Order: sequence, then structure tokens, then C-alpha cells
Amino acid sequence: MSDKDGDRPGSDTGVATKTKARTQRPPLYKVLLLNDDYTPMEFVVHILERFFGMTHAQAFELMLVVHKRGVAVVGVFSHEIAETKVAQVMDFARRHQHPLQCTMEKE
Ligand code: TYC
Repeated sequence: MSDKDGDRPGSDTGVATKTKARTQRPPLYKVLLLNDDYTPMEFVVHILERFFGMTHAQAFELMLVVHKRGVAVVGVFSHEIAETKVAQVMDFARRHQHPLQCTMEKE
């Protein structure tokens, strides 16, 4: 390098113009499943397998968390996907006349 002090620490002069390049991430939404006293456990397990891609074991475990704690996050998605999941669950539950509730909230 021809610049005699180009590598010396602290030799940089001038105004810093660099702005941090921040990657814009879309907001994410948690999909929550709520407990109730009437929806059959196996129906909830089926919902988690069908709409959230869980194995039977994963679905059973998460169903029990909701059953015991009252609510659990079943997935985190973009706004559009979260809305679709909530609609699918609510529609499926209603069609089977179960009072199962599913909601979403910003993470
Ligand atoms: N509490 C229900 C029962 O005892 C089972 C249940 C689990 C319902 C999870 C809803 O989101 C739920 N049959």
C-alpha cells in the first residue's frame, strides 16, 4: 500500500457517513390455542397434526400443555399465514361443533 499510515489505528479522518444497513423483518404473530372443558383431546391433537404439521407425539404433548396451563403458542408465522391458521382451526372446530378457540397476537 502506498498510503504510509493507512493501516495505523486511529489514522482514519473525516466524517463517518456509513449508516447501519438494517434488514427489515416483517412482524411475526404467535398463534395461540386456548383450553376449554368440552373439546375432545383427540380432536385438538388432530388439529395440531393437520394444520400445524406436528407428529402425533408432538401434538399430544402440546395439547396437554394447553389442557393444563390454559393456553399455549402453537406456532409463529407472518400475519397472513397466522390469520389463515386461525381461520382454519376456528372453521374446523365450528364445523364439528366444538367450542375450541384459537387466536393470534403480535410477537
Ligand atoms: N380440556 C379439554 C378436555 O379435557 C381438552 C382440550 C385441550 C381442549 C386443549 C382444548 O385447546 C384445548 N377434553
